[in-house]
Amino acid sequence: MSESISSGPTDPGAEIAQKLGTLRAEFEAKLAEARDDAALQRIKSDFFGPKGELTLMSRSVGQLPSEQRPVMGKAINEVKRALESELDRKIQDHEARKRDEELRRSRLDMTLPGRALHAKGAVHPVARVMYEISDIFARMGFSVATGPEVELDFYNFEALNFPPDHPARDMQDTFFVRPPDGRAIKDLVLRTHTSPVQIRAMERQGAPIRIIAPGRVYRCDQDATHSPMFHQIEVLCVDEGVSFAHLKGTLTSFIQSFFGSRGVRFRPSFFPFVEPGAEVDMQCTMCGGEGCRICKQTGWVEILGAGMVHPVLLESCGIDSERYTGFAAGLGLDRIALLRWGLDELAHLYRSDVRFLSQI
Ligand code: FA5
Repeated sequence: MSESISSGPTDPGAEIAQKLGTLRAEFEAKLAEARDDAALQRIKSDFFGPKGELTLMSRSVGQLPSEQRPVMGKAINEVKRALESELDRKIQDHEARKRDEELRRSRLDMTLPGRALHAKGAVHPVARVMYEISDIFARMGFSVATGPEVELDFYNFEALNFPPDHPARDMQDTFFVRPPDGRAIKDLVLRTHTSPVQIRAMERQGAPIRIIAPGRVYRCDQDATHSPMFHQIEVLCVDEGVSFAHLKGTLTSFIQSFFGSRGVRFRPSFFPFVEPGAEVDMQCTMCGGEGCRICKQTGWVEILGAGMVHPVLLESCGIDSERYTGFAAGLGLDRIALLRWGLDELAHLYRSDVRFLSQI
């Protein structure tokens, strides 16, 4: 640039070239001193604004002899561009410094984890037990079947070999369903167990069959280990050659998968829809078998009923009882949850108290 513009002191081009050098030095000095927004803005308008030095100088190119105009115009533009980008860099550095300063002053620690606005929900303990148990049985080849909670007396009792007025019905404190006009409909009940799904599934599918049926059931019953609404999982396996040994093996294997090694005992019991029937108890997890309120001082808590499917049921569902045999079981999920987490009463599970539920 200096070669093309140093053609003598009286030369107007040379004069501009000299002024350009001076302006540049002046610009550098002011930029080095600028410490705040106001100083930077002032430099911007002093040099590049409508009345800025470089703007005026650009305009003065028009008064130069025509042969000097292109050279001087180019020289001025180059200087202008170089100074503008220097100024932009300084403004950006200044902005970044201001942001850093602001962050330092606000004491905001960008590395801290964010604050959760809503508490996280979780699966209810009874549902969790239901999923885990379903999973264990699914691994043993059982699939899931369902049935209605408002059930016909026929499926809840009669088809399960409870004759009308049989004392075995008394064991299942039944809620009968009444329509709004108050008439008692004797044949509609809130199902008292998941066993009706056995009949519905066998009617639908016949044999062989291997299902579980999780769901809600209802009984007019309440204390530390009884609730008017609770959950069961029905287990049903019918095939050729199924024996009581399969029942014992399957249920023991389930209990050990779920609870680890705990005392388990099978006691003979009566259910009209199985023969022979059994009740299965687990060593009380609250007292380790010493005796407490939960196990009624016996050291054991009953968790399920089971037995070999009664041939009458198979036949009534169109299954040849000479060819097929089967076992069935009904597990109380709520009581299993109670034993799993050492709860002192079932009611904790239904109070929707997050302080309790969040501990599980
Ligand atoms: C029955 O309900 C039979 N249907 C089980 C069955 C199925 C037997 C298949 C044979 C073959 P039981 O009334 O014993 O049986 O109830 C089964 C389980 O449900 C009990 O072991 C207990 O864990 C649970 N249970 C019973 N009543 C309640 C209640 N009111 N609250 C909470 N859990 C209960």
